Amino acid sequence: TSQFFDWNAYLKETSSEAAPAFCFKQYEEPPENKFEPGMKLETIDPRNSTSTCVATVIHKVGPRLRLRLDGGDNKNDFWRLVDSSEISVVGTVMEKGGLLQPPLGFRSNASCWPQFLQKTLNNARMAEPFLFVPEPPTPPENFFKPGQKLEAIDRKNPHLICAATIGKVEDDDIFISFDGWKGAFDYNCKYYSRDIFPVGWCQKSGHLLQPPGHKIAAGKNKTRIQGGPVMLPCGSPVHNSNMIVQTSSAPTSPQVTLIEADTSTIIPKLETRQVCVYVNSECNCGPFLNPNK
Ligand code: MLY
Repeated sequence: TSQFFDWNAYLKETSSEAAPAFCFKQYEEPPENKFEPGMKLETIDPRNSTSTCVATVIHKVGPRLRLRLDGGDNKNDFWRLVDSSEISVVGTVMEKGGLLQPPLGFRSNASCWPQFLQKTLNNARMAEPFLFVPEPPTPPENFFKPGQKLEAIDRKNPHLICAATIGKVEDDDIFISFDGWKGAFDYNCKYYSRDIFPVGWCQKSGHLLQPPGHKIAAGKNKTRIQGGPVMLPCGSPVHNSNMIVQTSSAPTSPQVTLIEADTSTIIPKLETRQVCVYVNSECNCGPFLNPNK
């Protein structure tokens, strides 16, 4: 069992509890995954929810499938559970009188779509109906309590499932924070989100679990810069050893937004210890920042 994260020890160490399984829209036993790479299925285009598209299974991990839309690019792969309501047998939308649509960013001319579709489905290995598992029931209400631990998909790195904690609970919404990651990956979701799992789900389903990170949690000696973010031009020589750089889903600024700073080196008179810089994905982050972080 040493290859698995020791939740029991961690719960003890942090004097916390695991969110009970009945809180989650997940089966007690993770479903079996009998899909194989190369199989085709139908799914909603995650970037355009009005389109139903053909997708190919690229990879499988536990009950999860890595999918790529046929006719799209390989930069927008996404993940679905085998018991997701968003995947179905090829032919489902046609039965309902709908049509299979080209994905957003279809790689050729829209007029080529009919021929492309015919070609992509011809002799394709279709995922058979029995592979699709019906979606689990939705819990009757939001039973989560702040402080409970869980396993959650890192939406910025959706191949990862990580140790996390429930923050604020309000109506149907819950706040998910990633243990040891200083807030950069946190998000709000519905209590019935398919992206969250009870403690032990990864181990049961054969999925890797990311243990807590080592970033210092926001605490007393951390202050938000008053007056809002500080703007710096792209490639600014912000030299500080403790920076966390977020290149995905940056704020709308075309430049670099400094959110929190080690103020001894950058902005004097503030008492924070780490820097969190958001770099717009179109920008070069300059010689002092690690773009892979
Ligand atoms: N390259 C990123 C990966 C962060 C993953 C965070 N998850 C696990 C919450 C980094 O090291 O910052």
